[in-house]
Amino acid sequence: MTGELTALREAAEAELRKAGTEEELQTVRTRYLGRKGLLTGLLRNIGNVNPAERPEFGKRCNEIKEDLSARIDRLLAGMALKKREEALLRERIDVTLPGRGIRRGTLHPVTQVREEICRIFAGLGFSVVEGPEVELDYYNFEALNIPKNHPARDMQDTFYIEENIVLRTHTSPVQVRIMEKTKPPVRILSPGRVYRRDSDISHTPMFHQIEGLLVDRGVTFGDLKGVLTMFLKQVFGEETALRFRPSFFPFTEPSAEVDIRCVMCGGRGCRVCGSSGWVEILGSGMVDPEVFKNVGYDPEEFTGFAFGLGLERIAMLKFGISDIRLFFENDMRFLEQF
Ligand code: 2U9
Repeated sequence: MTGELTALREAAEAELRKAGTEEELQTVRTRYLGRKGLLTGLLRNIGNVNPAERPEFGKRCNEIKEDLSARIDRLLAGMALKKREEALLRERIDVTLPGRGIRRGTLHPVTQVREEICRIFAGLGFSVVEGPEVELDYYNFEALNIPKNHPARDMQDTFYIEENIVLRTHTSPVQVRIMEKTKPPVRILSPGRVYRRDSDISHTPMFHQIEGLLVDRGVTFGDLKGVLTMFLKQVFGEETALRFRPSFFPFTEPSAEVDIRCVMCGGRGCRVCGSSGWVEILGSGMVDPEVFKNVGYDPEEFTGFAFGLGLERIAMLKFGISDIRLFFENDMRFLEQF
């Protein structure tokens, strides 16, 4: 019986030496130590052993059992450790590698100009207002003293949705809507998209405008000049020379267009200024009394000034861009430069 035990132990040891995987080790365990295992079977049949040898036999059996079990556990632990080490080596990351750069976007040049202008006027107490891009004929034209037969209403210039509904041709209707609802003093700035049937190197069917309106008691043309001078010097530089030229708009009287000394040639004359040395920057004027009457303001009590400008035009001059269409192509090579 003792010989049988020794043979069994040696057989188990030989199998363990051969076992190369966790699965093979578990098979050996089941074969010898499992419920129907060889060693378990011997112990179960201990009754067949000579009674005098039984205690010694039982002890040996248990020793072998514990020894085999401990050995299998050790081998399994060793394999698990090796597996983990291999995985760690495989997954090793080089923390000294430089990171991948994140491409940062920039604000569109038209947005940059809009934000700069809003910031300057916010400092003077102006607040930003917005309104519909699809507008009633009344707010876009009639209330602004542009009568039915005025050339500005021509089908050639305006996108008509229906007989009395248009795509707004300027942001002035926003200010009319605000004046209808609020009493003076008024200090508002209305940026937004506007639409005109026009398309060439300096015109697109949609472009961006910003208009300003200030109404109060005792507002004069001197206030208009002072505010617009301060504004343009902030945008184009303190040294920028300006000139106010008489002009005409149906909604302002008197009216003036403002030019700045050409930013390209410094006034010597070039393609941008058409060799005049000056470039037109905005239109402005004292709000026409007819407009005040239309919104229920008393023109004897209140006066005000208004101005309007095209944002693309300002961005073109500020950044030296020669074709307005570049703003709408969304070519990254263009946009990345601002
Ligand atoms: C109200 C009353 C008057 C806004 C004004 C201009 C002069 C002007 C143009 C500049 C270039 C339009 O984008 S552009 O083509 N604008 O010349 N705009 S005065 O006058 C107003 C506005 C609102 C109630």
